[in-house]
Amino acid sequence: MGRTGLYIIILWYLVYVLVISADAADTKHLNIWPMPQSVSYGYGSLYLSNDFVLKTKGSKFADASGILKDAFFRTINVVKATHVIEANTSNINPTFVLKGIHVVVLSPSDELQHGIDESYKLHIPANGNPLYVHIEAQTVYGALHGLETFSQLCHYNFSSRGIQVHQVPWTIVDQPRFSYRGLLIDTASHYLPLPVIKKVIDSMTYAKLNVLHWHIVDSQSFPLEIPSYPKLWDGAYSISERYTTADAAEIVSYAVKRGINVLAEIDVPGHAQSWGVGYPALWPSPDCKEPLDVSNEFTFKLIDGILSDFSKIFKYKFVHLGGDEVDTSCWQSTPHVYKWLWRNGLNGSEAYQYFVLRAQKMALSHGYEIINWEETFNNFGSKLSRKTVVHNWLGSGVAQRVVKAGLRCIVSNQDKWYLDHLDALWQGFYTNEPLANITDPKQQALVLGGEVCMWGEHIDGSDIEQTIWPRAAAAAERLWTPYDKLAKDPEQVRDRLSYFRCLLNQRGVAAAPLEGLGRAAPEE
Ligand code: CP6
Repeated sequence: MGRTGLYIIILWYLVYVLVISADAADTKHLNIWPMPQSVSYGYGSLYLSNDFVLKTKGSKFADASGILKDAFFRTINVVKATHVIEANTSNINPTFVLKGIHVVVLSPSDELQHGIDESYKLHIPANGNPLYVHIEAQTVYGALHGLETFSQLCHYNFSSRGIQVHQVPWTIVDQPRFSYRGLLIDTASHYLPLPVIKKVIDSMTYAKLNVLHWHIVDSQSFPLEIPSYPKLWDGAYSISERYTTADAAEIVSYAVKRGINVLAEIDVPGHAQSWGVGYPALWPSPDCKEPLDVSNEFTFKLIDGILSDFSKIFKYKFVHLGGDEVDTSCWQSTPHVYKWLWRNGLNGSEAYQYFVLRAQKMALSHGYEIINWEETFNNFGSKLSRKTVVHNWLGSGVAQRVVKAGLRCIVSNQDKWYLDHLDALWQGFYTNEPLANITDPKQQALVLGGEVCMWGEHIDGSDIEQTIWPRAAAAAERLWTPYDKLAKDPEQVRDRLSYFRCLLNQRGVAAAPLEGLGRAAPEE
């Protein structure tokens, strides 16, 4: 072997020792959650300057809307973890001090929509003067993910009383595996106050979740103001347990500024008893309060009004129309509905289909694409609009059938991803694979992602955070990290998840211990 060959071998050895590439299973020195697509790091250590700044000058995008600037200051706050910074970095050799972050956003649009580019590159150099962290992203929302990852590399140093980044240089190239990474909250079973919802949104950004599925109304209560039908929120639990349209718009805007889309749901025709408190004509009869009266034109006029009001507030391209757990037996036993069924030649199940498809057409006419719970697909899949996304919840294996039929799918199988199953363990959340048994790349692309569901029967604002976290984080890594970087055995990520749950606690999120909530599910 020539001398050059020897040098190359020595050089590669040094690269191997000094810059370590990592995956989700190799977590000894690496506590980022969810694990990025690619990570390399070194052996140096730097301080954050006391006057750590955001620099966007020179980028094509000056952050006119303030999304980036606001996210930068939130990042500084969580990095400080409320400690008082006592180190005076002006006395430290500038070659050891990071002066700020230079963010370059390539696309000038800050419109948040499904499927936007969320990728980012994060580089923290080991030397240079002046020293800046570099984030480059296609969209401002990718840059927000870069800031979040950066925040997870910062540590408060108790000797120097300053903030440090260890293991520089860092080079992280990252993008999500799935475009839909959701969390369902349910404000019908229990009302959730606005600050609680905002805190849930904050916590979602730490795990890089990007859709808040807002199951607003259900049988139990109708807490949202609908200007077109002002008596609908008579179905709220109380006068104060309601959301004005301005409240809803505020939630949407709060979420969008953090890179999170809000998916609004009206669950029809079942799960809608509370609608009739203000408009009893929606009930087939006093003994039959759901499903909504399929025989009454007023029912559809009202749904159209709701969707029209929705389209002014909820700008996400999807609306969720529910469609689950529909029991049509009391349509059959209500004389005027039965007469209508008979006249139209429909049995109960055909009337259910008629209802769902008519609601779908209305949603399309208001510019929405549609998400429906899986029963609609299971019962009359081929009749659904091609713009339907089927939302799985009943069990595994459904996604496989949905994408085979050429429709898109979101995975939430209740045996693994239902947060209201208080005895479900984080390991089950981590290992639930949305693409299980789907091998054709074209079919794989139809699985938009997944969603963990925090149904509200057994929780409220007092304990929602510890019921969501840390288990939702386990699912978040499944939805973000490339498949080949995920740990095959969840025990390999236990310490890193445990670290992330401590991080959540430090940021004021009441994430539970990994071993559980310390309370059993109530008897059903
Ligand atoms: N509410 C609505 C619910 C549920 C569904 N829809 C639900 C069913 C079973 C479990 C948890 C939640 N509470 N509207 C089903 C999608 Cl285990």
